[in-house]
Amino acid sequence: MEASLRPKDPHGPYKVYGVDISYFTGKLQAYMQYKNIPHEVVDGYDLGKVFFHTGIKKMPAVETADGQWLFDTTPTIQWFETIYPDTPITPRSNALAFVSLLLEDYGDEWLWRPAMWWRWMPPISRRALGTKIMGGAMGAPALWWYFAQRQSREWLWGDGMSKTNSDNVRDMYFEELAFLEAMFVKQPFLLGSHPSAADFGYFASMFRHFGNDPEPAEIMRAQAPHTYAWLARLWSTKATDLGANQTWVFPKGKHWTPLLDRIANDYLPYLRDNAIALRDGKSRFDYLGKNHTFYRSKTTNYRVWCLEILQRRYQALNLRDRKRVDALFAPVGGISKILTAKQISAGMDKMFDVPKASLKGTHIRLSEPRGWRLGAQPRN
Ligand SMILES: N[C@@H](CCC(=O)N[C@@H](CS)C(=O)NCC(=O)O)C(=O)O
Repeated sequence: MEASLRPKDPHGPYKVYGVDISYFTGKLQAYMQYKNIPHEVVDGYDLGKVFFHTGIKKMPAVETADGQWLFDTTPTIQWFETIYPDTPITPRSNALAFVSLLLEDYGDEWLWRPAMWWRWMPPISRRALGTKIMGGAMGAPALWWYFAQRQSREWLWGDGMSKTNSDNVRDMYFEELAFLEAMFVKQPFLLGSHPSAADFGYFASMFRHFGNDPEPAEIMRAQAPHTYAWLARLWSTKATDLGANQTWVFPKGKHWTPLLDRIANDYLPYLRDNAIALRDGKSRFDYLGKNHTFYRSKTTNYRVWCLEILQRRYQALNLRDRKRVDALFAPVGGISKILTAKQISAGMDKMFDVPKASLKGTHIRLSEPRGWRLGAQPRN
């Protein structure tokens, strides 16, 4: 159906609760802008309000005009795709749709650690972002320092990074720039003429961390100008500008090999080991991958769920599509073993089945709390 003939969206306009330096808020905003979805961004660390309505302390969260809530960018975007199906961000071929989902997930989760490194390790970024997040914190100069310490302890030193591999975590950024730059010299978006979920997954770290924070932003401008241009392109393009005629391109060429290798031999094995750790009741595990090693990584339920979804989607492919995906990863050793291994359940399907009615009224607390307290652990 033509967009102009479609009935008005009964759930819109939307309110997006997020922050202007947040990894995942930037990802969702770029998507909503691209699809021209009517929304207003409510900027601020109001994790208290989000928690009150959803039971989850994560941003971004979306409130619909009919009082429902969505959270977690991956299922949120997937739901929006059902309401705004024109110019989809999922490639037509199921094999490529799987690759797009895999790249989105890799962008969301694997690039988190280097994004944290570049925000919280270099002294200038650390000070700039610490001060910004603490609301300027004038008159309390130690607050930015306290915040920066806490973030680097939580997401880096306390999650698999040590003096031995700190430089490797730093260099993960350069690995991605090399890949993206080779890509964007050739085509406007990762999988062809239009943005796919893969672009939005990569956008999270690239826009709000690497392309924003002082040191990594300068590096991107100097070393990867096409990647810098892609950030602006994705941020400014609307699906209607590009038109409905989408040309998708299946990954091909040597410049893909290092990325495919990291996915097959680092990211997916990391997800597998994380799931095994959860199954075995371990709160930490040593991850020894081909290109990266993280001793004493934290076991994360959420990433067990990520692997479960990838396994389901891979196993739902028909033989022909599965063969295409397998052929893509064959030169780097394949991914089918991990994706067909016995699933370990994170038990999170229900939790992420969005949208949901507000939890308002189910709490004992009577008023909405505002803001976040120092005791909370913002993931930024
Ligand atoms: N996978 C989630 C991650 C969301 C997330 O971690 N958001 C961060 C900000 S970028 C946050 O709000 N963290 C708060 C917390 O973890 O307490 C998504 O895609 O939305």
